[in-house]
Amino acid sequence: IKHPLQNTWTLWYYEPDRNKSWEESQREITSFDTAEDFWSKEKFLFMRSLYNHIKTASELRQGCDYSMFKQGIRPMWEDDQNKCGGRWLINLDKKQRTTDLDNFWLEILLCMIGEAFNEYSDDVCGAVVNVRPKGDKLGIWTSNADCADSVMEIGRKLKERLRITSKTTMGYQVHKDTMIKAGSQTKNTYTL
Ligand code: M7G
Repeated sequence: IKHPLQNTWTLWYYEPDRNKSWEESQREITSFDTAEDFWSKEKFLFMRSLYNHIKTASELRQGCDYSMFKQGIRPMWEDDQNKCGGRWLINLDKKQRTTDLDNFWLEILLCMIGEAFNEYSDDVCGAVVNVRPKGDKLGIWTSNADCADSVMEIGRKLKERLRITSKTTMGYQVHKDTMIKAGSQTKNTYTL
């Protein structure tokens, strides 16, 4: 028998396409609800697989994203579960694409499917990896930016699991602020 997960998770892929809107360029790849299915799909995404058209995060073309969200939550600010939420953002420097990106992404996925955030796991919506020339980004999205206890506990757990040193700061940004930022940097509502 397979080991059921608490939630069903969906993987999404974003590739920029000038003929489509941002939303239309988000594609669902696959969903899974057992540990075994996660690991079999994980092979495609994180190890060098038989199928060379599917890549690890660090091998994606710059400008592309992977997202993994609970089933029924779209990886966008507009979704009902995201619209009052925000994200813990980890900005990587360019060198970390080869050293840290795939490891951090996998660890974030494992935290999510393992419901590692204890009583706050329900507030986690999903996570996104953005592969960008300026430096890659990892974000873990939560549903309620006003719930400081939940946001801080999720952030602390994440920092611990990724073994991010206390020198590095992590910021939590409210989606409503990100949406309207227009070029400038979004302010951090919480930091760790
Ligand atoms: P990004 O890909 O999060 O970061 O946002 P980047 O600036 O490092 O590439 C790039 C652009 O994608 C935004 O300015 C929006 O136009 C669009 N975009 C990103 N997100 C996460 C959303 C979203 O949730 N909803 C919508 N409608 N557009 C988004």
